[in-house]
Amino acid sequence: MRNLKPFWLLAALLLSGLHSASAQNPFITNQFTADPTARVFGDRVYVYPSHDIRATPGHGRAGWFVMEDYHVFSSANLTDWTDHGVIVTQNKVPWVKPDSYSMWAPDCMFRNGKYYFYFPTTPRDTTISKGFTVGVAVADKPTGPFVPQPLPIKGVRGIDPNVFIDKDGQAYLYWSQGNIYGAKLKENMLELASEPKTLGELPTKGLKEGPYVFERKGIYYLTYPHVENKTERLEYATSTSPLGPFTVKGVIMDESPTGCWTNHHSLLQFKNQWYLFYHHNDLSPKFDKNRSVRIDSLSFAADGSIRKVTPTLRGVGLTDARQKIQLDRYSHLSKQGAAIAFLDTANTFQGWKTNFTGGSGWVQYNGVAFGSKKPKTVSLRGISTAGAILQIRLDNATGPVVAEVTVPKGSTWQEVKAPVTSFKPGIHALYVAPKSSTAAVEVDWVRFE
Ligand code: FUB
Repeated sequence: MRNLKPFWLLAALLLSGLHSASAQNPFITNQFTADPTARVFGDRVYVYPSHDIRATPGHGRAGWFVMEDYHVFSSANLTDWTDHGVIVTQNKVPWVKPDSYSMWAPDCMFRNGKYYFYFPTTPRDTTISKGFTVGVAVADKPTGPFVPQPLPIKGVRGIDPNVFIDKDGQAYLYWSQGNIYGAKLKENMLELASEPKTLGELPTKGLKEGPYVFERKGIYYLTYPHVENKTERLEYATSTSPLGPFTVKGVIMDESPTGCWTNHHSLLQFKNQWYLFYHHNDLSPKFDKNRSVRIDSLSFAADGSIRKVTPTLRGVGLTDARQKIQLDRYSHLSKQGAAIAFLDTANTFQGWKTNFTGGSGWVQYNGVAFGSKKPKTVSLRGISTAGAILQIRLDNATGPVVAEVTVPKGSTWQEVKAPVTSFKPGIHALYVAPKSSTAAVEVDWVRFE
């Protein structure tokens, strides 16, 4: 009987639609995700993103955002993520225009034992709103089941709802529609308690959307994507009260280096560290309406200003040495002799590989947790038409060689093993390079056993 337990556990996970994704950026790789709102509920972080899908004939508009439903993801360590499946879907919300595929950026908030999920979409009844409005679905748990309210929130026209509860218990709803608006919410979290106020001190030129408000040390931060130049960058303004007046302060993240026109974010403190959740189009470099969510660390200067965040592939958290280490989500890569490419350009969800092309290429991946016990072997998935030996060092180019792995000559991917010859316990970077600078070899992942 004891052997049956893993089978039943696996069967239960499959039946309930749970899937794991792992860390690095992007941190969800089993589907497209965008507009991540991250919340701490209990001892886990929950991420409520939008869910981009590809348009197919009769389903959504080609060349535009196509969004049918929402999933929620959670993690206890920001490294291992669980997909809890669909929580709200367009055609099960009574007031939503059927097949509108416009379930845009959401938020979720906890109050008085209930979880309130806010989502913008288009109503079937155009007397409610000719464009977007905001609905609420309510649950007893952060993963649902969420029950949609029969009608959207009265008096709200626009997208990108965001909820903030102040220290005095007053809740506020923010949203965007050209400008950014804010209003008080009633205690029931389902109705406005004040007239919408235009938060008018923000830039007037260039689109603004995606408000995310939080308070830290008495400063109220209104953060928002804004097109100052060509595409959206993340900016912020501050105030001494939740509805302003706000003073524009600066940029949190520059325009996307991958050319993704939108960015959309949330900020979160978890276990004494602040993080920025945002999106790029990593899994869809040629079409920026199929996006992927990312996390990077964020910090504040002593005066409360937000230090600009540089997007990374490595992301946050430690990687267990005994899991597959995706070197292509590197911390540092040599300027020549190494490059990153998709494993399969026809199916980008397969992820990436590191190509050593000869000429002293190397890759460094920080934050690998080895623990105290020396692993016996290292496994590596690689391919090399001429054959190659890869050296794996700890820390950097002059660190100890822990293994030399031979990838035999061949035209197919091979999983090869080599003994671990030296070891240092604790957390280290991995530094990987071909032993001979002329060798060409591709690496999918490395794992210690
Ligand atoms: O995801 C659709 C829209 O793109 C969001 O509502 C905006 O914030 C932008 O990210």
